[in-house]
Amino acid sequence: MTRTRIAALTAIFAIAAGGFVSTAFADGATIKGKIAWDGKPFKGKRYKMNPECKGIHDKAGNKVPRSEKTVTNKNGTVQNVFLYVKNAPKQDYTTPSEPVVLDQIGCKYVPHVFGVMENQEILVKNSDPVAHNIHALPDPRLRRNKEFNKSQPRQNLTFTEKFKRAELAIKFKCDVHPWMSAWCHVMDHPFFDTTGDDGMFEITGLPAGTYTVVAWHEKHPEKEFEVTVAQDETKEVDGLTLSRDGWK
Ligand SMILES: [Cu+2]
Repeated sequence: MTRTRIAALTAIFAIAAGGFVSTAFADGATIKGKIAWDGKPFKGKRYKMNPECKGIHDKAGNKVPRSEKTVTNKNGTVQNVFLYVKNAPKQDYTTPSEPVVLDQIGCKYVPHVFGVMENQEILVKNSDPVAHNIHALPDPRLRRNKEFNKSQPRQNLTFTEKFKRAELAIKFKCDVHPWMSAWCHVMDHPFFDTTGDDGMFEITGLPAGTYTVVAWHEKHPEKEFEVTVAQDETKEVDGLTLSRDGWK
């Protein structure tokens, strides 16, 4: 997905302007691949939406959407897997000036899983003609980020929020609609991506090195794998496969 690339490039140009980075980093290496699904296409249960939210789908001629916990794609891959580099080089990466958009459409959060950098704005929108609230739940034991709970009682309202410190898997929920959830991963570097409807990921702009990459899916324990990339090399990772029982 392009967002990571933009974030990575932003970091690189900012650092290059400072003049203390080698040119090797300017293009950088890429780690990419896909998350394959082993099994029949997965069909989650349809949400039990209240009449107001069901009405949005009735009006649009849609069926009520299915659970987003496991979403498989037509090409035999899996959505909503978040991949990030665990041992990114320690430095101050520039926070992208563009916000990440979290919308509410048809009584669902869109996207369901997303990454954002520390202090990057999250622009929350309500595209629905119903009231939602957006309740973000960082882990209080970590004391890294603050919980927030804001309501959007009308269509087309927006607000921005940000998280100050890296933290994985901050859950978002709507206290009005119990089926609504999203997961936000806050990173202190730009080396991450989330699989979409093609199941692909691409982490760009890396210096040469050996990296531990983590694949996160909300229903399964994280999977780690190691990838070594040379300067500006693009390496495709094979064999990342999920099934109902977890990682293969
Ligand atoms: Cu809601």
